Amino acid sequence: MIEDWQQFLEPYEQTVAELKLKLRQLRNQYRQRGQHSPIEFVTGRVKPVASIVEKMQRRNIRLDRLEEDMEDIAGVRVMCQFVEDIYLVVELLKQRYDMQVLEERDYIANQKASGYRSYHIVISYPIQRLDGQRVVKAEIQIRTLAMNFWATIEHSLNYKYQGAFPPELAERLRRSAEAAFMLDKEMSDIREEIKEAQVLFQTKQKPKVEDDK
Ligand code: 0O2
Ligand code: 0O2
Repeated sequence: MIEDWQQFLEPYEQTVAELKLKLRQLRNQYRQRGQHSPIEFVTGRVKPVASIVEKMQRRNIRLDRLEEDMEDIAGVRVMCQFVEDIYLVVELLKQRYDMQVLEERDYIANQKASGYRSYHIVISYPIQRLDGQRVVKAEIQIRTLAMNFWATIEHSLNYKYQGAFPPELAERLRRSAEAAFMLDKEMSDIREEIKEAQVLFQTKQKPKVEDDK
């Protein structure tokens, strides 16, 4: 097993920090132009060691294949207001020169059996280290606020039930995933009006210089 996890995970810490900064700056650029930002907010984390070890066992990932086969050690999440924004963010990421999209998983068009929806992208991302450039894999999950609400709740329940939900609860979760998606559809239908109102609201507020967040 890895003896010094801190040393192993440090490049992933750097990756998550850089990606969060870059994605938040995209949001700031939209706002400074007085335009609707497809990015509402960005979070990120390095996978905890216990979760890495658990996933290695569950997926039979060998230690010498860890960096190649575990794609979500560095994970960033982008939250959007509208479903349409998700696909715009995907296009924005594909056009960038500082990362390469390796894989895409559209769990919106193909929702999971649990009811889970999100758009997942796996990228390869070069970071500059003391001893030169190194390319790291990272996973970016892009979802609406409603999808995030559902996934956050389901994730904590999953932790409690260790994935073995009582059938009635599983059914209720699937129904609530559909309700969340209905909300997304309703919001999509009136999005032009919402975006217009938000831009008006934003420009009415005192202009301030945003930091990196
Ligand atoms: P602010 O001022 O709240 O916008 P860090 O990298 O230290 O900034 P970290 O450790 O990545 O933050 O935290 P995490 O948990 O990944 O992300 C939390 C960020 O997401 C915080 O923003 C929260 O405010 C923001 N967040 C969480 N839920 C919502 C939400 O529903 N709407 C919006 N707009 N933001 C949300 P910041 O960047 O720390 O600063
Ligand atoms: P975390 O950090 O706790 O979120 P696998 O990990 O093997 O199940 P795979 O094929 O590696 O899946 O990747 P996939 O399915 O594209 O993405 C896995 C991640 O998507 C999970 O990470 C979750 O973040 C999220 N996810 C997938 N399905 C569900 C679901 O039904 N409910 C919720 N709440 N989230 C889901 P981890 O490993 O759980 O890590």
